[in-house]
Amino acid sequence: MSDQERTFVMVKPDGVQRGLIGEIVSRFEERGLKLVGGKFMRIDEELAHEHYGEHEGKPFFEGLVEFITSGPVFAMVWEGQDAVAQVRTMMGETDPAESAPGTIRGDFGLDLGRNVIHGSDTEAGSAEREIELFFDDDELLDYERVDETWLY
Ligand code: 3AN
Repeated sequence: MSDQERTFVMVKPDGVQRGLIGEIVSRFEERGLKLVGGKFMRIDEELAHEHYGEHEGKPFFEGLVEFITSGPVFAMVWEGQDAVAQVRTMMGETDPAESAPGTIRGDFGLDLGRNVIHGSDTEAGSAEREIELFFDDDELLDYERVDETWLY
């Protein structure tokens, strides 16, 4: 299993408020991805600015920071073959209105700002950067899952 990779995923404050943590975790588990880290937490201003740094200066930036710091989020790291791209596909498009049914945003979102979930983009280094921003090394677990033998 040499081509395993890790990606950062987060249920945003709207997803937490709407009780979607379990549903979202289930989708990744059922797909065969492996949970290697998870944290129920609140994002402060500083972390929000670091996480969304690429959007600083854009008209929606302040609203985005306000939203992401408005309530608890559930941050996770998932591992699996092609995990970064597979999670993006399962999430749907940035705009839920353009997301296909069957995707997380296509099934649970309608509004561009409140789009339920974040997942690292496929740009090189994005997932590593975000994982490092949210998790210490000792919060990520290495373990064998029995069904991996069957999956890969
Ligand atoms: P994604 O979350 O699909 O990776 P990004 O990284 O382009 O999308 O945007 C980060 C977040 O910023 C989005 N999840 C969304 O909540 C918000 N956002 C992006 N573009 C807009 C926009 N044009 N208007 C309002 N919010 C936006």
